[in-house]
Amino acid sequence: MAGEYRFSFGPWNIHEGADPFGPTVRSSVAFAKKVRMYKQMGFDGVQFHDDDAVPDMEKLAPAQIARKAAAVKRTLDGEGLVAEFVAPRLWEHPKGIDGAFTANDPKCRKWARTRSERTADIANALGTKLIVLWLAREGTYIRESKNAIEAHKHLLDAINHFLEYDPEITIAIEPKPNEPMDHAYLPTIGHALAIASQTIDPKRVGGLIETAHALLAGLDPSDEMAFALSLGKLWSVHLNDQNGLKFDQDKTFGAANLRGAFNQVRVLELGGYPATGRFVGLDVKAMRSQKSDVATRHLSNSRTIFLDLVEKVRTFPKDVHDQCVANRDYEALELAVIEHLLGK
Ligand code: 3MF
Ligand code: MG
Repeated sequence: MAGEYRFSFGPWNIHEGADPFGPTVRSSVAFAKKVRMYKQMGFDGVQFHDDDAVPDMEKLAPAQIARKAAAVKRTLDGEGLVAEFVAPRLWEHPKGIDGAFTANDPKCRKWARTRSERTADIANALGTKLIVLWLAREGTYIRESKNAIEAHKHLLDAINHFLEYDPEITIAIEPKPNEPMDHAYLPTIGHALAIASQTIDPKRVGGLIETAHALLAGLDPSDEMAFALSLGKLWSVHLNDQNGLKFDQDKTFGAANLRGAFNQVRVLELGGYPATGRFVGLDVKAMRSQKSDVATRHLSNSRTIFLDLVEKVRTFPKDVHDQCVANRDYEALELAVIEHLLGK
């Protein structure tokens, strides 16, 4: 069964534990060492920010960037890994301080386009056609600071620029409603796919759904995934968990709401996700209190919980399900689901 689903995560998921209230608590793990951990933990795909692959990219010429990315590709090949996607990290650079694609300053918007071109180059060198757009600072702290109508047009232009620059790349938009911004543009998969439909090549634009982001929008992650699956637009997921409406927690998958996790797995099963060849990505953070030698358990545990839930979905008695649905006895169905999850 493990063979049917392919798993991925990004190097940022093995991290030093800093939070807004305190410094790092674990020392950095070098990229070369992280890469060696993937296969051991049952992961085949690496998710990248552009500068995860080429950290000093802002100081390098395009040809140098491509060469450095090609070296990373060789490292991946050596480990039997593949790059799943590359995401432009627009939110750490000074020019991205007020959003990049939707910045009021045209110089910042221009920088974001050039950076996008380099992101596409890196994706090519790493051997993936998938770009992920998490639109971190594309939004506002206060509504009056931007013309939101213009901002959405800028976003459409930015996506079109990507599509024009590289006719082979595909783009998965990762919606999130807030954090770091008070409100972000494209807060849900509905928004993301609406704008996708208006691009110059809608078939090359889809979505990545993160559990926590859907929950922060007050939505059910499994229904968000179902919406995208029904349109053939679920191109990756960032599974994790979230304990209510607060900061983006990136908890271990299933750790806060096991039933919610069961339903996300169920919808991936119903949608035939493994056959699409797409990855099950985990965007999870270790607790700050976790000691270094066990600070990857959030990843391996999330994978284990996912696979346990695949088993739970597949072994849920179909006759019980069908009978409850036929009788419209959803109380009975609810009890059956809970008892199944409890192993009764
Ligand atoms: C933020 C996120 C990000 C994105 C990542 C790739 C740090 O809430 O989820 O993870 O997933 O930047 O796009
Ligand atoms: Mg994410």
